This record gives sequence, C-alpha cells and structure tokens, in this order.
Amino acid sequence: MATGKALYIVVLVCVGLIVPAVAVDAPIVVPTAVPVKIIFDTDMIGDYDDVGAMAVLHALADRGECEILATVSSTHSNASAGTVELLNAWYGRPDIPVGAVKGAGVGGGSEKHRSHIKYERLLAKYPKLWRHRNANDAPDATDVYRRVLAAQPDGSVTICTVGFLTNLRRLLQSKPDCHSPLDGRALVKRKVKVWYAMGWKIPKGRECNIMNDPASARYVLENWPTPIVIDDFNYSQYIYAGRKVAALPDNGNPVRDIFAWCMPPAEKCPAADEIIPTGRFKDNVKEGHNCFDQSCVLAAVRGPGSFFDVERGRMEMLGDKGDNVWTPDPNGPHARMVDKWPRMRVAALIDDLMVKQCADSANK
Ligand SMILES: [Ca+2]
Repeated sequence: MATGKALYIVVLVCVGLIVPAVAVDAPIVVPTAVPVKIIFDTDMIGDYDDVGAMAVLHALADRGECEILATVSSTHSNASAGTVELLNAWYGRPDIPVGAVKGAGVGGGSEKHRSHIKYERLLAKYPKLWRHRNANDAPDATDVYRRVLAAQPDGSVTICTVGFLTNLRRLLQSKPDCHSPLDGRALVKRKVKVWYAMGWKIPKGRECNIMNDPASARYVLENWPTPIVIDDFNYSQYIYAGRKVAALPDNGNPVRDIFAWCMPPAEKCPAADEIIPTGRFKDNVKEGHNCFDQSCVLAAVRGPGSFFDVERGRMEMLGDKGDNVWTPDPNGPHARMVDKWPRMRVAALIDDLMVKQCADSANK
C-alpha cells in the first residue's frame, strides 16, 4: 500500500464502538457517524452468499445503520446485475444505482451457465423487480463508482467488496471525467474512508475472489490509498447460517427462495462441530451455508470492536495465479478480521438479519 501511516487515523467512538483491541495508531477507521455510507460490490455468480449479504445490507439499512449508495456487480455475464436490482427493489430501494463490469470481466459463461440458473429463475419469478437482464445492458460500474463517489463528502464512503476486484482496478485506473477532475486513485483517496474486502487466505493460500482475476487483485492491493480490512476465507468459512431464512414459507421472498433452492437438507449435512475442529472446508452443514459475504458486509457497517477485532499485518500476493501470504506485523499496512464473538454467535446474528421481512410489499 502506497499511503503513509499518517493517513491511518483512528477515530474512536461516535456510535458507541470502543475498540479495546486496536491501538490508537491502528490503520482502521471505526464508523464515526451513522448511517455508514456504503458501496457494495458483488460477484453474484457461483455462490449465493452474495444474496445473503444483500439481505444483511438492506436489513442494516432498515435499522438506520447504513445508507446504500450503490450496488455494483463484478461479474461479466447474465443475471448478476438483474439479481442485484431485484433485491434492491424487493427491499423497497429500487432507485439505488446499479452497475456492472464492462469488457473482459470474470464471467459466468453463457446464459445457461449452471452458476446463473438460480438467478435466471429468480428473474423469471419476479419480473417486475429488475430492469437490466444482464451485465451488458447494465450501466458501467466504473461510471457508477465515479458518479457516486464524486457526490459524497470527503472521507465518508465505505466500500465493501465480496467478489472479484475488477471494478476496483478499473476505478483506480479511471481518468478524469464529467463527474470529477480527479483520476481514479485521487478520487478514492479523497472520498473513501475504508475498504472492506472478502478475499485472500490467511496465513496463505489461493482464494476464489482473488484467483479469478489475480492481476486486478494485485493491482488494487498494491495501489489502494485508504485503510483495508480483510475478511479472509479462513475467518468466515466457519460462520454458517441460512436455515432460518430457507425455512420461511414460500410467499414471495427472493432471499428465502435462493437459500431454499440451493442449500441441501440439513439431515444430509454434517454438524458444524464435526467440521470446524478438522479444519476442512465444507460449504453446507446442518446449521447452514458459509457466510463469507454476510460477515464482510456486517463488518463494514458495524466496524472493529463490534463482533470482531483486527490484527494488523501485511498481505502480499505471490506469482501471477492469485496466491497470497499474510505476515502479522503490529505496524503493517493492512488489517484482517479476527474473532471477538464466537462464530456461531455471529451466525445467529446473520440468521436474524437475513429473515428480516420487507416492509414494502407493493413492488412484489
Ligand atoms: Ca461473492
């Protein structure tokens, strides 16, 4: 990261979030005002925890904890942008700007690609809740980022990515335009407070969001000018939730639909306490499905000291395939999420947020 330590000013508590585990010079910015202004960047492709993350995001917005400035997709195909629009509309916020990656982004293949069938099914079930069938039709995510960031107060925006980093690379490399005379990196440095990223593996490994576009991941990691908080694979893989929302009646709830369609029955899955001690990866257990993305968006809104603490260090990428290594360092430029609450308690909170019912049923 190219910025100096002086940028890392911790502002302790304005919303009751004291951060006992974080030194005063830590590179983490705690939310200083509510609602937290947030841009959500999702891949919405293979895994459906992105749908759960949007449910958590909207539930937190309903509670007044965040203001959703924009929702963009980093997936270059098919139903991704439409699904994002659909969820925004179902939660009563149809006017949130939506954008999608343009050009050679990470794709899901043809419209029949298996990872998008569940989203195509969702678009068919709720035809009035979306406008852009596929990413090619949707507005350019880079333009959405620049327009939305330029209109916000300096240092006010939290970015949360739960997918590939293609959009952020293109934002950083963007040129001055009608929205701002600043180039992308200067605009981010001016407007963004902190970036929360679901990605990488700690202590080392190769993670999906990184390995699918490793060049973008490396570029963004090495050029991002604000603090970074990492929700790594090995933190959030053992937060399991989703049974509660999947068990809701089939009465027109797209979050319920996705979890009910995609999660295998509990009786066919091992219990979490059979899996967690082994250190193995398992995407579904009796308690639910991994909450990689839900944990990241919850962290981005509530900040360090809420349900998680942070460890400082340095994230580095190795080679060109997406491998990474984390080195703990009290003076390191990055931060990663570590346990404060037991992960099953975090899962219970996510379960409760995902069953939040939409107050506005007029659009259904
Ligand atoms: Ca994702």
